[in-house]
Amino acid sequence: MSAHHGVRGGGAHSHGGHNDGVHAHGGHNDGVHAHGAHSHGAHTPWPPDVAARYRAAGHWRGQTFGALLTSLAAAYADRTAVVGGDVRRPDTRWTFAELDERAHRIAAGLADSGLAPGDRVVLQLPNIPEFLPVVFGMWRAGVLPVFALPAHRHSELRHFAAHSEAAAIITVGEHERHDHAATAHAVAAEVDSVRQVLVVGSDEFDDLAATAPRELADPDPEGVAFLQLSGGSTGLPKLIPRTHDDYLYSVRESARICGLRPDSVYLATLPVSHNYPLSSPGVLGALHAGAATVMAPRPDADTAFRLIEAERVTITGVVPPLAAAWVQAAARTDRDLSSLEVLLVGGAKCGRELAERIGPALGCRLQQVFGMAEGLVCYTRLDDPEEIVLGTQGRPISPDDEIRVVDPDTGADVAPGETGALLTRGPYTIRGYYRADEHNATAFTPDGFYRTGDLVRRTPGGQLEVVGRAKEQINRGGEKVAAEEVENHLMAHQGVLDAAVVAVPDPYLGERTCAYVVPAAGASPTGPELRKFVRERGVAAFKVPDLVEVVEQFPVTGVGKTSKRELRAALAALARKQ
Ligand code: AMP
Ligand code: DBH
Repeated sequence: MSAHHGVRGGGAHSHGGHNDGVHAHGGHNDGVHAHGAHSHGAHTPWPPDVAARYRAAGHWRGQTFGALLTSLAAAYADRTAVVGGDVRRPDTRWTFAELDERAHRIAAGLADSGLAPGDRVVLQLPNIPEFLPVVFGMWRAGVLPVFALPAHRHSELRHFAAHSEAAAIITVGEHERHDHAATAHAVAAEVDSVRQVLVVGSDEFDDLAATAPRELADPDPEGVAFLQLSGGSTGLPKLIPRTHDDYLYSVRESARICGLRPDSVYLATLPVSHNYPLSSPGVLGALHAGAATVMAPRPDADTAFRLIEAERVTITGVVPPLAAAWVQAAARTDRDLSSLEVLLVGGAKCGRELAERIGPALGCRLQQVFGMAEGLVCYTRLDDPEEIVLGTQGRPISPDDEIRVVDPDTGADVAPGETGALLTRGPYTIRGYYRADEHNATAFTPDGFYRTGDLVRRTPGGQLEVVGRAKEQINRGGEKVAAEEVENHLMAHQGVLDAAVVAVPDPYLGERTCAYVVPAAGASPTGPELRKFVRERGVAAFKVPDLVEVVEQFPVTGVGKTSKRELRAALAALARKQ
């Protein structure tokens, strides 16, 4: 997610019938195998007794997203579902009935194009209305979107396509001065499994979207619906398998907790394929409530305030740096923002000072949200006392979200109110990443808790306060940068012997990235040269190191590992001197 502009194929092909979600064939190491009634292939299912409990509690209701849209179209037929524009259709307004029909046509078109249930398709769309019928069309066809962000470039897309053995890439043409179609074609040429590239806005796509609708077999609601991305703490982003049942539960409850009603208007400010604007409560929460979604092409205050005024927006969600920019801009705007009732702030820690300024500046209520694409989402509630809304990141969605706060070294529960590492499991938190056995062994406890990598404190009321981070991830204003991924790019440079990427505190973004680099013998790479090198390797701009420090050697820990703690301390000392 950006505060500034906004988040190997062996040719194997799955034909598992309509019921098995992700089902990989071929000599692939494809994760834990499910036993019992539902086979999910590369998906690590919840244990059967736990799943039974979630069904009995009414959390999992056996409904797919396709079926949900059918019932929404019946309930809200002529009400506006989505508003927005792109180059081709600058002023699109679709009702629920129109969205439903378009999704049916696209589903049939995708099926006719040779995509089969269970196939993965890398999807890279910006905030355009077409996002919704395309995603629901994919869900109806049983095809699994892999939700790439518009900021992702060749190297990330290739990884998503190869790791998921995607059968296709769906993207746009030129957008924000980048030729997405060209990148997609380049990836398709390198990844064997990718058989087609579909460009939304092309004549070819319009033909596909004009296919006569027909009933397709509804996928298994307990099967995987899509692959979401993690910000990642090691290496490239991990793929997160989410099921219809688990995700729909979080969407339904999010819509309720955020007070969405049929006459609400949700502004999709951040890139909608990110988990936060997709589901917390996001475009899906808005749809679920029968509310309208307005797609913001960019998240800046000018664009957002114009849309808030024009469409009478009642609720939206931003990251803290963007909230700060809006607070400043609100002081000088002529726009009428009086329709805005709720501003969600999350993705990174919202400091107390900023939290206090939001209500007065924007004339709305602040709602803090702390979530992750792996599952767990916490909200402050709309009727919480001020102290909780301003000073905590809220409490979990579900009474069945299990929270443990443990000593990061011993794994033992800390005393109530003490800081520790957050572990969680529950009805919408995954039990394993997609095709990542090795990583799963450490990212989850043996009894299925996800190790979030966040350091938190729990209040007596059950709210969480995020106090820091135990994982090697830089949170750049809500955009997550995995240190190891950037280090690997730097180490590909001939002049670099070793690289260590750490966070630098930043008043605006919360954190920025600093790359420490040890040059190879005889080499003397410069900061600008290395930044350019990383950018040209085809990665999202937010991953290019903000600072580069060339040093002779790294400080080491007792066992000889690079001490990132000392690097961070050195940076802090540097900052104090300046
Ligand atoms: P991701 O893994 O990319 O889905 O990012 C999720 C991570 O974002 C969480 O584990 C936290 O580190 C961070 N995060 C999200 N919301 C907040 C928040 N309100 N306060 C602090 N950190 C947050
Ligand atoms: O940062 C996140 O990933 C995030 C933040 C708020 C998220 O996934 C969510 C809400 O659902």
